[in-house]
Amino acid sequence: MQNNDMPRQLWPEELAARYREKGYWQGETFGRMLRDRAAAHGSRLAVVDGDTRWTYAELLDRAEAAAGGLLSLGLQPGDRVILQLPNIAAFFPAVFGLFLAGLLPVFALPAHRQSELIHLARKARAKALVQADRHEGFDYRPLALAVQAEAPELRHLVVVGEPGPGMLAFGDLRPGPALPPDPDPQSVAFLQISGGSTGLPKLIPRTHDDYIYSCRASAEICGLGPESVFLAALPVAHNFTMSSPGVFGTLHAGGRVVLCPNPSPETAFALIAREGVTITGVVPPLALLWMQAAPKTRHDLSSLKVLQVGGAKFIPEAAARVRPTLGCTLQQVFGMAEGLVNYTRLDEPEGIIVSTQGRPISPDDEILILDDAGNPVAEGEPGHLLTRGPYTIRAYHDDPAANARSFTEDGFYRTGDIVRLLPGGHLSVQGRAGDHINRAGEKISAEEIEDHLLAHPAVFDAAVVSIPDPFLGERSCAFVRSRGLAEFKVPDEVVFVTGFATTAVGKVSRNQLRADLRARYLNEGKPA
Ligand code: AMP
Ligand code: DBH
Repeated sequence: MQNNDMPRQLWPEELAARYREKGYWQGETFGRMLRDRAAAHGSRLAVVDGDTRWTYAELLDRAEAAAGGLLSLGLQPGDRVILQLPNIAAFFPAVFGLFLAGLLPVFALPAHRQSELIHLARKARAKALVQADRHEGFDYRPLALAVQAEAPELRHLVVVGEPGPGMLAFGDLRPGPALPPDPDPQSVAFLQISGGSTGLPKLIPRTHDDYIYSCRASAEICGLGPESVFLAALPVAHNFTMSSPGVFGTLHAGGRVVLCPNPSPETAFALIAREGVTITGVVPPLALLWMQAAPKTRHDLSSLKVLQVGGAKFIPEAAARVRPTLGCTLQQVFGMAEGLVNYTRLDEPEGIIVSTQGRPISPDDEILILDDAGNPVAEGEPGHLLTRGPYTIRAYHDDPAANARSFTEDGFYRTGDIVRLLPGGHLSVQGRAGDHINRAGEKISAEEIEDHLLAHPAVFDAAVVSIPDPFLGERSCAFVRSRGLAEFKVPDEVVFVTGFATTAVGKVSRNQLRADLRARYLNEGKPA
């Protein structure tokens, strides 16, 4: 490869040999996977997004065109490209285009903004950013420019839809050089991101071999086949929706992916009925909303066979209501972008399904449960979960400090989760060890938010902690020590803006701010 800063993920040779021998790593790549599916079921539907319906053959055509177009920009195999797309059809030609071009996607979530994207761009040394023009009321184009201003290596801004100044339309990319040969299946296919248990998201290099194994085995556990219809209700770029078995597992099985623009019961239920969705995955708060809405819905949900719930702890009382209210099997999923994924199996007794977070995918997923001193806990006692296996990373990308903290010398990943191992091999998640808030499955690093608060001149010190929330699971709460300003001087109102009106010499125009505020009061009779 051209780049000497290429992300790598290496297992000791004896383990790698074992994973190949046992058939976990089959030497498949993402590019080959799509080509093989297009050859085997070219005329079957692969992706549905509203009125857009692409077969496997069409998807491959579009992905090959995107691959050529991306290379024609001068990008070289091995270069990183941040992909920040919502649940729209173009995600698939974009991601498979990157794979076919030998470029490495860095997956950002639609909710990420400047601080996360600048960090990802710099850390991955990304050369391009692919985004939507707008989605759910947010315009991504000013964000792209703001990120580019802070990440000098980010040369190309590619937009699905209407490009802004200095940007290219994804649809206008023109065929370029011939595509490179299929990459080494043990090379890194992309950089996934962690929820960020300390500071900003960490980059997680996943190889073709290891990730395809997790998708393929997950699809088997979930009984996916060409007749399966998976609804991507959560963001497709999230590791859960991507791989457990998610959109890649579904495509690997030759099934159909239906994209849900937002996970509200109204939108999701209508799609389940219209497309005959058989399986989908949500976080616990959404499962609660769906169960609340299901008895009153006019949509026929009878096609839905499996509801996966994961990303955060699903309490047994709620879990027990899934089958009675939605008429389908619950599957609890406890996973992490770093690797290890646990599932309750579809045919396990209801008691196991509602009260545990499942068991690992692979017979070669090694699990340790240790006390604070690093010794194994007594059977069934809670302890720190550590793991190692054929699809769990051995290192983050370019982060020696995090690597020293997160991995033992013999390559076990410290998950940061406190779990109990039950007699049948199932895990029960007790909580997190670190300063980490799990807000409806979105992980928030206390440290990251504290740093933002501390950047404010009026803040002397800050501590962010979780508080229990009946709906979100956990909510974040900031304790802030101010700089000792008299109470009466604290602003009565705070208005968040993206920029200030300025005077002719470029000073902040207080006159204009006052006028804006007056206009708002007059129009609405209340503060904005
Ligand atoms: P991330 O690092 O963003 O990939 O988030 C992975 C973390 O999410 C895990 O280490 C757990 O803390 C949490 N998590 C995922 N699934 C579950 C679940 N089913 N129950 C409890 N916690 C979960
Ligand atoms: O929360 C997660 O990161 C997660 C949950 C379920 C995950 O990465 C996964 C399944 O693969």
